[in-house]
Amino acid sequence: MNYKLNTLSTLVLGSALTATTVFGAGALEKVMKDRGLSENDVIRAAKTYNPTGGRDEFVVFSSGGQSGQVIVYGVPSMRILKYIAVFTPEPWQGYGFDEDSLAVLRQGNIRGREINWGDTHHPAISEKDGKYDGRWLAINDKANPRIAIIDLEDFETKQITVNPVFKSAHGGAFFTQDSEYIIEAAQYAAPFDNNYHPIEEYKESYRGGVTMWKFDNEKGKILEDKSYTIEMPPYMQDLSDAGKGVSHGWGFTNSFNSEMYTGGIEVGMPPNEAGMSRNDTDFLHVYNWEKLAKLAEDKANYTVVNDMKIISMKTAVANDALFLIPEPKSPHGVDVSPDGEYITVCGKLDTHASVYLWSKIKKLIDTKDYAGKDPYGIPILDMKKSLHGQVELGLGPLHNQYSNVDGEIYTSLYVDSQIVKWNYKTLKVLDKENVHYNVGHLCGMEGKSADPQGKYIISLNKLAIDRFQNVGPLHPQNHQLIDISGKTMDLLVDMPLPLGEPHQAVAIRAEKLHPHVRYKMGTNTKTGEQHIGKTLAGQEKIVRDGNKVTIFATMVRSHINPERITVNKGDIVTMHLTNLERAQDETHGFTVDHYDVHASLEPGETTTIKFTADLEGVFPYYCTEFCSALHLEMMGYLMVKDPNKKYESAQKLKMATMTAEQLKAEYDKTVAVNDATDAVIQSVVKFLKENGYDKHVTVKDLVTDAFDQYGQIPAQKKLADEAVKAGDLEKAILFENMIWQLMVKTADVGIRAKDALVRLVATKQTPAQERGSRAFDEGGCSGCHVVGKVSSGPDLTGVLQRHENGEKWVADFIKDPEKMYDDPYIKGMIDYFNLKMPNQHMSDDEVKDIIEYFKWVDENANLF
Ligand code: CUK
Ligand code: CUA
Repeated sequence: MNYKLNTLSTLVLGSALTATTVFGAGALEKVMKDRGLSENDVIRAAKTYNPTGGRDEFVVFSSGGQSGQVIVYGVPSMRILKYIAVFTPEPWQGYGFDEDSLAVLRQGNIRGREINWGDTHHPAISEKDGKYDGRWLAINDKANPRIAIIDLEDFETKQITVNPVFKSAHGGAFFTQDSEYIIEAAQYAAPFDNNYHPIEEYKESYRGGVTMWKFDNEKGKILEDKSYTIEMPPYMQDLSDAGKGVSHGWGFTNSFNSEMYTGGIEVGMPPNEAGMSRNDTDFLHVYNWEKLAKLAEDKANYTVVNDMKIISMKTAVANDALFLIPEPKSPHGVDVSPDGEYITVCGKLDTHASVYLWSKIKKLIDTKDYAGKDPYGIPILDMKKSLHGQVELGLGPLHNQYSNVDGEIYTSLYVDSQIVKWNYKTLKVLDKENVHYNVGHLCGMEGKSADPQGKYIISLNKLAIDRFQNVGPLHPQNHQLIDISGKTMDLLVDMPLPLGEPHQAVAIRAEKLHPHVRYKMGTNTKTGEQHIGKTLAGQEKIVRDGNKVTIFATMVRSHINPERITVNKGDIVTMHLTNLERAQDETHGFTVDHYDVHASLEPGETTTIKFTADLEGVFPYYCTEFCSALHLEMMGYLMVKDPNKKYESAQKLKMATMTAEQLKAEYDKTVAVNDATDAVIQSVVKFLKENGYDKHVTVKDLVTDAFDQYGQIPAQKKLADEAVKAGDLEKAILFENMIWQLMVKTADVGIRAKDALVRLVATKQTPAQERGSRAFDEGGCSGCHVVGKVSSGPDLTGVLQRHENGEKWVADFIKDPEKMYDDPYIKGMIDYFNLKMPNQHMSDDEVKDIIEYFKWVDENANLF
């Protein structure tokens, strides 16, 4: 048999059912002993372990901090699923290396300057009625005040919006309860305009603020021209949260420099840290964004700076839409309870959490019961009259998350390195759990929505001291998963993360996400529209216009069309690439060596790369994803020649070619292999049809993918036959080889479909049958017997029927085969296989189970 065919048949005919490895009694104890694990360790491991193919209950989107990305992982397994490129170029995804993603990245230019990183802090998921709807993810960049929008249908960044008046922005992104707006607060106060203003005029010309970005939840777009900014005092606005339920329509933002201190170590002033924490209290900003949004519709109410509508403090105050409430000094988190009534602010420099009551605040506002005014004329509400109460939690309380239990709240203690569980209604501390070390944010499951799910809290730690292998002075980050389903918390597992600081993370129930697996053919994935470079099979071309060369190329397993491109040095080369695949996970990557371009093309995607061919020479280009067995062959050449140079021909060195007889022999052989391969494919197709593959969606999808490949064969066959007619056997062989490639790809997916189908249609094994299958494998039977096939021993399908009183016969034979060596039937078998059935010393129970297993084999005999 031909080598190629041989490999393929092994693939196709090999058993579709994989035997499971199973561990014997005492194995668990042995592993625990060898690895020094306690019983609790094993329980924790079991609580977080996902067997192969298993899925997580929750999906987490974590800020990638200074890496400018978003990290996606599963809970409880803590397995990383993706890094979403946002503010930073990311080569694997082609982000920033192809023209379309570059266009998204460059939306983030500030005043014409390209910015290639971000300091991401707070991811947020879009909401409906305060619950996560799983459609969009927003995240802010503190360093360069920007918000990015990520589409959760394909986990790609679609928009980056620059805040044109802020110079930094920490307190974003926070969705309002129906995703009407995204809240973004400035951090470091600065002039709204882009001019120089001396620091001595800080109080007069530096400003804080909160931008309300209008959001279109259908299109997933921030609408800049419908957004507005509320001017605020230069108090260093920190974190925000949107009101919900009873407090819907209002926003809350805390701050930490009501002193308006501006430092000056170099002129002999005490440093910022001393001056900015001098007062006992700072201010919680309370604003009616719903009312302000209405005001922002009338020109009389705003001014425009750098294209941003600004509502002045004066206007906001005149319309009873902006208030201040004292809060303990240098606070950090501000978090609104699921019903919107309790607003918790943590001290950071204070050991208390302060719980404000919305109904009390609202009453003070409605009755204009003010305790005073700040220097900018903003009414101040009395702290005591606004408070529900305060609780002493420990050192350095920062952030809060809610659980599904009424009143239950979890707070991170930065200095104490603990998570504390308490009740914001009864103001009682319930439990504390140590973490390693210095937790910042913590992440509950939908823990900041109107419908928290409980179960887990993730502690997002700033340091990883003592936890992992030393990898040098720069340690990984450490996410620690804590089980909160019991009366007390239990730390389950650590996950090191080698990307930037994980400020905040949001978790959502996995079933709320509905990402797709392929695009409509020719999609520009960044806009969702049809790409101008969309190219279908047969439409590939190279267009020249002066020094501009535009290439319309396609990629499909396993070739790039075109495969040869010659341009003149200095030409501007634009290459549109379309991935023609519809098969799941058949991504092709693309690069041209030396030219610093890269694209990742998911099935159906079109994208563009562009470069100036300023280097003379020969440059291979190739597919960068190992997409098939012929992946290495998925390549071509870019040849850049200097039009002003004369090149000497190497024609006289040309190599010898094959004789006519040799060619004919090779052609015949190739055709014969293809015929035999096709027969194998037909046998798989027959199996699939007989077993009703189209009743199972996953199998049906795979079969569709397989036939996508198979359907390309007639066109290639036509080309091969034309070449034969024209007497060009060389070319005919190449086309026949192309047919073989398509067949291999068909078979590859076809076998996957067959495997999947067998798993679906085989009857479920009873516990006894399962044990029997195990005993069959472990007892060594499978060394000689392959179910469904004659191998070193007979096929055991139907063995129970082959003998009178079959079950007893089989049991006797397994237990004492020597006794039956002289039986004429057995004798014949021994002669045929040249082997004697050995005594495997099976126990009675094992023998019983094996017989049960044989019954299962017979029931499913048609599948083997
Ligand atoms: S911040 Cu980092 S721990 Cu930017 Cu929300 Cu509090
Ligand atoms: Cu396509 Cu490798």
